Amino acid sequence: MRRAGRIPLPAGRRLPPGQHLLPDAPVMHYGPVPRPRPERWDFTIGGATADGAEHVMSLDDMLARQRLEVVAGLHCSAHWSTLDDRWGGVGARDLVAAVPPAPGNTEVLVFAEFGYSASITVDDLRSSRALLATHHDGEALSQERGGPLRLILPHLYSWKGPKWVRGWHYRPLPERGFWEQRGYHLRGDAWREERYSHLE
Ligand SMILES: Nc1nc2c(c(=O)[nH]1)N[C@H]1C(S)=C(S)[C@@H](COP(=O)(O)O)O[C@H]1N2
Ligand SMILES: [Mo]
Repeated sequence: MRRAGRIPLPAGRRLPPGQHLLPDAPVMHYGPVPRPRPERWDFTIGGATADGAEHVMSLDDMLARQRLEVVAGLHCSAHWSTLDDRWGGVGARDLVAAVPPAPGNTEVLVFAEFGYSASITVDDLRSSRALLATHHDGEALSQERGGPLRLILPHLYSWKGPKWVRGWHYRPLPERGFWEQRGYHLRGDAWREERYSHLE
């Protein structure tokens, strides 16, 4: 039986195990959509940075950085995926290169508006396809899709990619974020079906 909205997978394409394809991602998040306040927005890279300092960027600083485009779907832990969303933004690995962690700090807690957070790793951010997205399919990210900035980590379940992202902290040990504290997996690799914490 095909449930509402599902579409068949195009020939030669694959999805992570246990996922079905939707033509477009439904808007999905916990809690309200923040009101846009670009003049007060900033992005903080802190925790155990190599130089010990917290680095704060404005939206203009972020938008002035070198651009990257990545084609990737979302993989929601609630079993739907999309294919070939076109994201534009700033490569996460460029920011890691600009503000690296101190040696031994391989873990990252990425945080967003209203206290949302997710547990990821420096390696996830160093992926060539990890993106701080400002654009989706050629248009500026709408507020409900996470504007002005959203983290896209194509190999992980999409709860690991906060909309309205505001920064990250480097850590020596994993720190559980919003969903990781509520029964979801610390690593969350969609291709390994790391959905729930009992599989850790
Ligand atoms: N800040 C924030 N980001 C979030 C979430 C959230 O609740 N808050 N939900 C995540 C989940 S579970 C999914 S599936 C995607 C959904 O993105 P979409 O609304 O563009 O489909 O956003 C992710 N990013
Ligand atoms: Mo999700």
